[in-house]
Amino acid sequence: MAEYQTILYQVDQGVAAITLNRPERLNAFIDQMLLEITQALKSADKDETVRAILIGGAGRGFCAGQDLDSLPETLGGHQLYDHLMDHYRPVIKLLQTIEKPILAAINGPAAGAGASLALACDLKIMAKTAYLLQAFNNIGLIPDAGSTWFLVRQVGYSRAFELAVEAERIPAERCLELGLVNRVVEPDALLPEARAWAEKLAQRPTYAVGLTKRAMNRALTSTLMEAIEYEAHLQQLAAQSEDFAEGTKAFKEKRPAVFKGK
Ligand code: T3D
Repeated sequence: MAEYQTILYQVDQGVAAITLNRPERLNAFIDQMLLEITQALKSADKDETVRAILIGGAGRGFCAGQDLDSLPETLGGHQLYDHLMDHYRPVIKLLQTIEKPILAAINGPAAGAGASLALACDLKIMAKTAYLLQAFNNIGLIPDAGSTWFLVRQVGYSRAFELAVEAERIPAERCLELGLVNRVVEPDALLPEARAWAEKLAQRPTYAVGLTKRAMNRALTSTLMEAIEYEAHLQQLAAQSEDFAEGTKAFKEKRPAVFKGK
């Protein structure tokens, strides 16, 4: 297994847990961390024993976005372009394209590109005391690392614009109301509940779960007729899986299905 310096990576019970691990900086991103997250996501994707991915932060923060101390003051527009394309885009692309469920456990502040990371996950569970912060406008930048795309789709244009330009803390309960996260729990319950949820997801028919993710992401940019056609195409594949055979057999035998993710 690869050695990581800025994250922790552990596979257990079908779950790959990636923990951002620069707690003294609220897990702000440096290049090495972005590269290590990319590497860990690729490992989790390739590893057939992994059937769910859980992303969290060490200490009191989830992730404070780009480490502002590591951005040279002279960094000009084009270098920022390259940095976003070379270091952030691959992470967000993997989160969207890995055909396994990805759960964010938001333990504390998720700011700037840290909020983008959380929003890019398929499912989000959040501590009552945590918040999202579209911090970008506060320092004269625009939402990046996918935040514009996720926000307009998840809460609609007008609310998305308000959240971005007001750039205030969005408390957990408000995140839940807006549909930005799925569940809000007491801080002490976050890790056990996130872990239990991820393990439950890892027992689901992973191949069908992955195809569902593919179909839903395609649906975000397709017409209804195109979506129906794409569903039909993917259903043909799902119906050839071992899990479909097990699911229908278990139904007839009136017992719970035991899926292998194949
Ligand atoms: O190409 C590119 O890379 C451009 C991409 C940009 C993407 C972005 O993410 S831009 C947005 C960057 N993030 C921010 O602007 C957020 C900055 N942080 C904050 O606003 C606050 O830290 C929080 C609201 C998130 C939390 O506040 P609080 O009071 O709970 O904690 P704190 O005291 O501010 O932070 C604790 C420590 O972490 C502190 O260090 P110290 O004083 O104890 O030595 C603070 O400086 C450090 N820290 C927090 N965020 C960052 C950071 N250090 C570097 N970079 C940070 N982003």
